Amino acid sequence: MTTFADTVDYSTLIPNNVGLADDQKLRRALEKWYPKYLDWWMDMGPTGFIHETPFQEADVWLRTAVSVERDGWAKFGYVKMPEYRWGILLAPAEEGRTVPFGEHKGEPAWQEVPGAYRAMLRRLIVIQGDTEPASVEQQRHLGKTAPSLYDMRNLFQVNVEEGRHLWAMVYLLQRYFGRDGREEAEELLRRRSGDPDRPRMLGAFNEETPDWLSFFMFTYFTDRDGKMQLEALAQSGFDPLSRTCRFMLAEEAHHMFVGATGVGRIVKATAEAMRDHGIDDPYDTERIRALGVIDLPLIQRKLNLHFSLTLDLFGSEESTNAANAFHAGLKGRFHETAIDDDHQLVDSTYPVTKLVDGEFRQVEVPALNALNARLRDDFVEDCRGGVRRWNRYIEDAGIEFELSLPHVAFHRQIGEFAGLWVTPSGEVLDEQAWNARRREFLPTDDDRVFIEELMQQVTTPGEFASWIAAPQKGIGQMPVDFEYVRIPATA
Ligand code: BYC
Repeated sequence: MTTFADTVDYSTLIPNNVGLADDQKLRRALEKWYPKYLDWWMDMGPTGFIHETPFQEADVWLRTAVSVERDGWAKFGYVKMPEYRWGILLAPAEEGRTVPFGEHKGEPAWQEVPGAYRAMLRRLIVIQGDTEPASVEQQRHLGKTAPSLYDMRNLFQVNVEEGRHLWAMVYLLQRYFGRDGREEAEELLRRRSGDPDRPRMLGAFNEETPDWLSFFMFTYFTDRDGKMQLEALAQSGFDPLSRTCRFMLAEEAHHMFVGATGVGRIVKATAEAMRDHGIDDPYDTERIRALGVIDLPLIQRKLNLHFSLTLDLFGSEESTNAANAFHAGLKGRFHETAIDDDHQLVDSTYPVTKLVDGEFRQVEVPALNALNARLRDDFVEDCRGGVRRWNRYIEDAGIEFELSLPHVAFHRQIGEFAGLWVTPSGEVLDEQAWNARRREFLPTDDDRVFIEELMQQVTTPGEFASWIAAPQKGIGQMPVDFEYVRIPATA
């Protein structure tokens, strides 16, 4: 009998609150997977040096989960990344929990996999699991150009936690799916982001994260897709998945904080440098770049890119896969239990944006088929707050420029708008006209060269690269000029 606790058991090789000590079969399976995970981490995790020490040997001021209670679950301390205590952590069980939606609404939540839904559930878990190591792979080179020790530490924190999120999904696969679950767990370590022969499963996770502006946009937008998808899976009638996702969401919040404040600090550095040097025109690119900051139109182009790539992660606006997963009680809506309806979507409709006779219009479709559109709409709303805060820095510096989210049909590869040529403001063009203006919409080769030259590693505590402002405060009770990543005394 598996027992769950609020406090994490650190006496075993794999920290956990799922009673691993009493489940020999599962423990063996996970202990067998562990060295392969470590090989993957050393092979595909953060690469580069701080002074002459490889990142993997440096002491990093990381937080580790010690409890799954809402507050006070994290402990901070210096850890070498390969020694991070990746573990299996589930949020506390809710007594008497029932399936909150779909055909089985009101039945006791499942503690084992319902046979009829095994394949569907496994697919959802594998897709979720695949994104976690993918993001570590995408970000592995960024330490080499970290703008400060504070940022380097945040990057590594995000990386180890994405590693832990992989553990979370691997636990579900190995504990609940037997042999094919174990095979899927191995496959998760074999696919590689961007590899033409064995790519990661979803589009955006095969794109590069070549620089820190992309990293912050990724953690703002793409990690927020993670939040929305995890929120939807946290509603699941399959209780272990729900509890796993609920705890992952606690970690995810920090990743989005890194993105929101990271972009904000870049915008602030630019706006203040322009103000201090009397530059009003945001398109005076050469003069602005000469100040060692990133011009606002380039920030907008990166925003356009990462926002549109992330929208594709919601799948087709109308989807029978999503309808089936909802009907089965496996994947719900954002804040499902707070929604006031039948939670079965028997007769309801939902307005989906479509291109009709050359114009974007809202078309009512059966709500059950529009779940991806709805989650995407919730995501777009969730994105607005950060953009508003970024714009405040620009306003405060007296510059006339506004960052904005592009139209949902802009630059899409999946769903309703794939194959259309839509501008960020929502104008529908033909392919040629769109391509002629591409430089306005998306980062260019020149942008890439400029950013590559701009980004150099900064390793003096409390110092920040010219293109990013210092944060308001440090992390884990420490000041901004704390040595967040340090070379071990023996090195
Ligand atoms: N790329 O009915 P459709 C995160 C496939 S991020 C490639 O349109 P569905 C994180 C789809 O698989 C959150 N293929 O869509 C963030 C299907 O293929 P099959 C990750 C795509 O199934 C930052 C076909 O097209 N979690 O955690 O309703 C750092 C038709 O599918 C794409 C999840 O996504 C794409 N973009 O929805 C670290 C949750 N989109 O089966 C981590 C689990 C669709 O016909 N996944 N396809 O061969 C799901 O809920 C759904 O699978 C999706 C797609 C939302 C992804």
